[in-house]
Amino acid sequence: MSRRATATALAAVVALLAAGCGAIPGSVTSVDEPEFARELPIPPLAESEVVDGVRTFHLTAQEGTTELLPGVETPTWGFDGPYLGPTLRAERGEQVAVEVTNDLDETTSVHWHGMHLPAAMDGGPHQPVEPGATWRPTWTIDQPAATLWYHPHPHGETEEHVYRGLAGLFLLDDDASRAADLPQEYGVDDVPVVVQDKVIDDDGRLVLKDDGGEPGTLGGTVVTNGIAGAYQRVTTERVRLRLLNGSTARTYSLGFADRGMDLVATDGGLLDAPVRLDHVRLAPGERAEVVVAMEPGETTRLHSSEADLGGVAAPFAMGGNDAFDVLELRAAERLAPSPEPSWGRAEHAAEDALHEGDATVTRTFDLDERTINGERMDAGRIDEVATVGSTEVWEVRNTIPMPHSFHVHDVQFRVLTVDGQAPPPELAGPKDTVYLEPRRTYRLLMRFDDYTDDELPYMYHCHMLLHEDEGMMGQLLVVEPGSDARPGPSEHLSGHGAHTESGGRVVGDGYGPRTPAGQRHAGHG
Ligand SMILES: [Cu+2]
Repeated sequence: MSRRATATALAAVVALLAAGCGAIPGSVTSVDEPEFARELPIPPLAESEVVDGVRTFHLTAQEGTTELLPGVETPTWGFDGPYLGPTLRAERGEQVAVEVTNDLDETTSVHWHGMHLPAAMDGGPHQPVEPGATWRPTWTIDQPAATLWYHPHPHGETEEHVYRGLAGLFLLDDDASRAADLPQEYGVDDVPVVVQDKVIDDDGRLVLKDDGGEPGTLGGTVVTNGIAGAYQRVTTERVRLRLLNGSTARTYSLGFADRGMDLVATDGGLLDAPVRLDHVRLAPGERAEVVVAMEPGETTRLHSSEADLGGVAAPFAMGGNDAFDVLELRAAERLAPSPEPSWGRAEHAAEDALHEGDATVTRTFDLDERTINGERMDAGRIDEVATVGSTEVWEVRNTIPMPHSFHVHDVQFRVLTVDGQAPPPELAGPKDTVYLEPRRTYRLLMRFDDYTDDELPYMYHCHMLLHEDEGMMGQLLVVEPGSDARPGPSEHLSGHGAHTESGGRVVGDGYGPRTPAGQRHAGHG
């Protein structure tokens, strides 16, 4: 039985309150306020070579140490370095390959989050990369320009592998994004911002909490691109921030206290037009691209305000009362001009468009504490079978007063309605992950183009990684019309990974105790 298989949502909240120091709303979780004294590290653009028409990247998962906090060496994992990984970048229409080498002592995997690609290339639990092994997925980029990302997705270990530092961005470009009036100089006015929270103990080690608290580990140290207290120099009138919530459990509400910002893209690409917002809520796995304007010589801070988590039972225990600065922006005395954000229609826009009238299938997904439609993930069971080319509506409902974040592999979907109402602007663009407010129904429109496999599934799951690891995941086959593949046990899959119910999470040497005792910068103040 998994660690909290039998706990009810309410019991988990009560346990957390009992473990916390005084059940005063606002004090159950807290975030440290660092000095913003180190320059934001920009993940390098990954080198690649084009061989026989295939743009080939190389990533090596490895151990290292990182000063997440200044002067404190923390054992971490990264790709091609000690923490996070380089930014991969490719153009629509290009064929790409990534040689993924695992120099760790544990089996991992690399999933291309948000990417439309064959199931065998997806990098989920059915594509483990053993220690010392190299895995080489290849596919053709065939979707709009977007800020995607990559991260491990090994069976039952995703939370820990991502938390240790394995993640990176995968940027896609197309004709519309190249021609757009948007800041586009990577690392200068087009800045990746990976936001994560950590618990770091007195010995500088990362701690994954195991105190029964929902929705997982909420850390008191917030890092951007791997350091706490970062600032970015701004040399242009506008700067584009590509925001990724790379946390395992925390939902942020990102914006600026002293100005609005233009939301220009969501998970899967550009909106129809910019939308002026004060803040954007990002659950684990979600991305947003925003453009913010600055005056010469001024300083401002990207801030996470109290996140509206919807009707969760105890928002103060879920990070919903936490407010803190994330990243400082320092404008130079002279700023180069930036255009007003605008862009045209992409060449492929018509073929990419989703039409509700084309939907021929409606599926219903009820998310409970750790189950989807009453089931936990079983790597040997197929839950859903879709026909290639079909347009579907997925009606997804979070049935309990706890946060969940729903992610579907292979597709970008459109949020048709939230409880029957039109979605807010931050949910109106292409999405692959969506925060589920409790007891609301999200109708998602998607189409399964191009790729079929009668044996290997895509995954759909909660992107709160503790929930995912504890089985909040299902398996979807996309098949040719007339295939005899059906939901149910699959002999083809039975050898892939262990059943979640029996799989605990390995804690590696030097990783630190999974206990809240003796924490510095702990979420529990
Ligand atoms: Cu969840």
